[in-house]
Amino acid sequence: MKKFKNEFLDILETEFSVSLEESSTHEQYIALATWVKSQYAKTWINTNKEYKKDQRKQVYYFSIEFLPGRMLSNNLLNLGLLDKVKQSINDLGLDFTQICLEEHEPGLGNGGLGRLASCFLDSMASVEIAGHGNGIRYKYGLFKQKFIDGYQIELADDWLREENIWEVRRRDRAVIVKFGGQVHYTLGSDNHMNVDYYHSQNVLAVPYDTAQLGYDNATINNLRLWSAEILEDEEEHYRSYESRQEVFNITRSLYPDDSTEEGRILRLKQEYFFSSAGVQSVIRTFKKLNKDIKQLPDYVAIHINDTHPALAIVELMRILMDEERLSWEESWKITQKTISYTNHTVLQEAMEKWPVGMLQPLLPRIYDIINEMNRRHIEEVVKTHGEALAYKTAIIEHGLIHMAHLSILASHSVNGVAKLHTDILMNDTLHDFYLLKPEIFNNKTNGITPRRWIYYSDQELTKLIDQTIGTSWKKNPFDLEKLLNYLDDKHFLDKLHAVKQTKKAQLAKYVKNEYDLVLNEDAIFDVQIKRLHAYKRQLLNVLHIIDRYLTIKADPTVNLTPRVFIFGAKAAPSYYYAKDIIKLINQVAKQVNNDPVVSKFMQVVFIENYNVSKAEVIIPAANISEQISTAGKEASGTSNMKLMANGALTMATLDGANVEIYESVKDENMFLFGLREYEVNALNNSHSYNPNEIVQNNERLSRILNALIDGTIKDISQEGQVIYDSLLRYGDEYFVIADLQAYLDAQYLADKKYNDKYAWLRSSLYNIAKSGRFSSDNTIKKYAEEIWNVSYNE
Ligand code: 26Q
Repeated sequence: MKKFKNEFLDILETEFSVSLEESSTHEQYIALATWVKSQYAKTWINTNKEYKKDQRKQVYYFSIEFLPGRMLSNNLLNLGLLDKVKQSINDLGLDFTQICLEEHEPGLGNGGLGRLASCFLDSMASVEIAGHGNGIRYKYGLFKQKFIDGYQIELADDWLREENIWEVRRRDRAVIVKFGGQVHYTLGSDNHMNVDYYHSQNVLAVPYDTAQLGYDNATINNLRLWSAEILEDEEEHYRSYESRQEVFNITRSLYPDDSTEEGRILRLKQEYFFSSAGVQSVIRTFKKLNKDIKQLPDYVAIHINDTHPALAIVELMRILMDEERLSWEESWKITQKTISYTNHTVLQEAMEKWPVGMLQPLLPRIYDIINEMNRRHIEEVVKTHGEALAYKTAIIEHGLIHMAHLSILASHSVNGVAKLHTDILMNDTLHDFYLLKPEIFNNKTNGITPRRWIYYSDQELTKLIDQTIGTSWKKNPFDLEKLLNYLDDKHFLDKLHAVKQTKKAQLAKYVKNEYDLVLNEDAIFDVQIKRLHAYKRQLLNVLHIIDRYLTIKADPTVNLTPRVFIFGAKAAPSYYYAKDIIKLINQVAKQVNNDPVVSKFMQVVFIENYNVSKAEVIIPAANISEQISTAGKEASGTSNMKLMANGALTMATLDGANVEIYESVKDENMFLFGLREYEVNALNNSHSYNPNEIVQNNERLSRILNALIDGTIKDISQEGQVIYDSLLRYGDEYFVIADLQAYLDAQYLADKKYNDKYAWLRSSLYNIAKSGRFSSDNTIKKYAEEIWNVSYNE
């Protein structure tokens, strides 16, 4: 590594004209990243050459969000250089951890959906699938969250303020995306329709490419993010500041709502912008192969991550017909064979629908194609299945364009993200489409990349596993089951305990630095990290915390197993109810932590600005994983998988992928509670749910609920009342009260179990051993085999 040190010092000198002694941490970061890029540059070029030479089928994963996390250490890890470089950097007297912290995290997503896209890119490169990301290069990522007096405040995330060392701008690969104007149809000399555009606004889409390195192999794929710019040729059209801004606004910022469809025109522009640019770029690459366009599906798979990129379907139809001059029928066949779609939600309010009156003027040609798709669909289905089904599955209904309907009809595969979720799609939410095209529905349970979420974030655990069962689990994650041989090995369990304590100490150190709070590292670390949403029921968690608080207040001599409750969650800026819950958690935290008696038994920490980097520190320190959504509402969840793989025991309702965790670890190794999905449905259908009655007949619950409104918790007079009313006046839509007693009981069992040290460690080990099935490598191989029809390694 002498070579490394010299090269690193050379870069510092040539890039910044500084010696090591004079260099700032930021300069060291840029120099180190520059060196890392030099290590993979040739491999990246080679991968591309080979893809061309072998004419391999390419997968393009279209997603309006990607959440890759910081790249420096992860790239080093995937190159197999992390330990050596860390050592060398520290040998130079520098601080590797500090250098890594210089990198701005790319927060180009809201949560699960964006993070899944990034796990998939890591897995595709790691199992050697030719798979690339296509998305938006937002100038501002998801807002930065700050708490002021316990309230969430949002600040702009100016992540590109310093240069982004990982991206390559490719002006020469830019394409043009057209908005507005009029289209004129005439008959061409080839008897095919000519489409001409008048007065359209032509926006330049410039790609920025970032390498996605495979782990321990020679594959490097591409994440292509598009940025909107003014076309040089048309500069003169943009005289006013406003008209210029209109263009830049397209890729200015990420929409910060992860669950409500916000029918805003700028969002629609974003969706068409990256879909159109992506499809144009895919077709251009394909054409270099000199194949007949009808063979497109043999060389290209386009996957749409939820419906946000659904206009890629229509854009592909447009190009095939208007530019490649194929017939409707041929174009439709090719499109269906090329496109596949993943659904990520059953929440009705998150289903995208665009008013015709908004889409038609913005994208006149695209609208005409959608309209024709709809017309043909209805005509055909009326004949085959009758009018009722035809209209229920129509793309356009009451002046609204249903993006999910469009996506299903144009795809050869529709998948949900966990078994339960897929069942709900087939039997309920998308049942009408299931009747039409049953063969295209399939399940692909989500996964997580073990590189970032185990090898990197828990290097101590990784080492322990390697020393115990060897390294084969890194190629085959199911080999983690070899750990089951150590379930009763106290010597090994002690080592596992030591690892967990190390990770808890690291998190505690962070909390001490940031919040000046000293955590009890012997307490149970009880973690809930996910977006703040009523259906995810952070409220249930707080009500349990209030119950404990009241118990200790009522009897200070009570003997409770100490707990540290840890939250990480952002609320959409306009989601007032979610913000009320944040305020409640913060006030409870303040009161608990400042009470000398109570804080001996419990502490509450709300980590500000939860993001990928924070997750990397929190997850390995967790003892309990809170996965407590109303059954039927959480499509899958992925923090449940990350926490399980790091040895936390899951406290869960039978929802999303919790069902599959339960299949693997059973009652002995997790805490299951609450209504099942069918029970929630039955209560909804019979209108018989009465939360008031439940509370009135249960003193313990009454005491908790009253604490929200009787001044027990300080400074929540408004929020407390709103929350109380949501539960006891407005019907408790998410069945918090219905599940509360069962939740308290499950929490009691968790306490008891934790007091039996080896019983707990045994279950912790059991969870780690059974987590292999949730590696996103497994997930992505199933996509490759069953949806994309592409090859992979092993
Ligand atoms: C749509 C229209 C307008 C503005 C925003 C949106 C929008 C943006 C993001 C809607 C939804 C999202 C993100 C959804 C999401 O993250 N869903 C989660 O996906 C995970 C991966 O499959 C699952 O594990 C989670 O259960 C699911 O909630």
